[in-house]
Amino acid sequence: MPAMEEGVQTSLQSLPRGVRFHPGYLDGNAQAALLAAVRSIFAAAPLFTPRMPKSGRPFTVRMSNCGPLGWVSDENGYRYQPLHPETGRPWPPMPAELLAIWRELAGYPDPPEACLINFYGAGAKMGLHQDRDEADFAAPVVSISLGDSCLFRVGGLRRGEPTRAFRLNSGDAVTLGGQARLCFHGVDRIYPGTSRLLPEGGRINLTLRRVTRGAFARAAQAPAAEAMHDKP
Ligand SMILES: O=C(O)CCC(=O)C(=O)O
Ligand SMILES: [Mn+2]
Repeated sequence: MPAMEEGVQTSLQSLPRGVRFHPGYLDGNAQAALLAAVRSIFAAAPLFTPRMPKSGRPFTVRMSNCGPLGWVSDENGYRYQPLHPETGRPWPPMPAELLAIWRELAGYPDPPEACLINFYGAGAKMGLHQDRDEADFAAPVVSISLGDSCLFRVGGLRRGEPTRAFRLNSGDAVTLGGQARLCFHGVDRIYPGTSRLLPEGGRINLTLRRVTRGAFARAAQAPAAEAMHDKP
């Protein structure tokens, strides 16, 4: 029988197809190395507070990005852009640690173009949503957690379908790919004081994303066009 904690299903047998959970993916040293890279990113591209489209209501998480593109949100909507919304400078390059994680977990030949970095203070959360601002859904979203644990929730392809929640700890990785690429997901809450990785407390989540359709997606989705080119 699955263990239950605050109504949280901790058996992972019933995760939706396409959701891959890698508990303890990064060991302590790898977490510290990735955190050092994240600190340099924050120094060059400071955390900003995104706002909801239309209403302008602030998110409870703060964000930064690295890579050629970064995800931002404000009154004008959700989008990817090459420049930090406050400094106007390009996002810092993606560190080698993140590229290595993508190569190992994504199973996708083209490199990631954006890494959204969320910082959750003790009271922050993220409502159920889909990651659908990308033009390439053939690539998975690869997520890494650092710092305090959280309660992560995943559901189906439609809002209102049943969801299940499980705890993500520092060093855990999750990929949403295949049938789960567009599944609803969110973060219900943080468990303050559950990790000593960040002396200031809180949780950092990094999500690696392919944004534009790379060569692989184009080839996979246009077999007819490819075949036509092959004709003499
Ligand atoms: O913090 C997490 O684990 C998930 C973050 C997320 O879903 C997002 O940034 O789109
Ligand atoms: Mn998401």
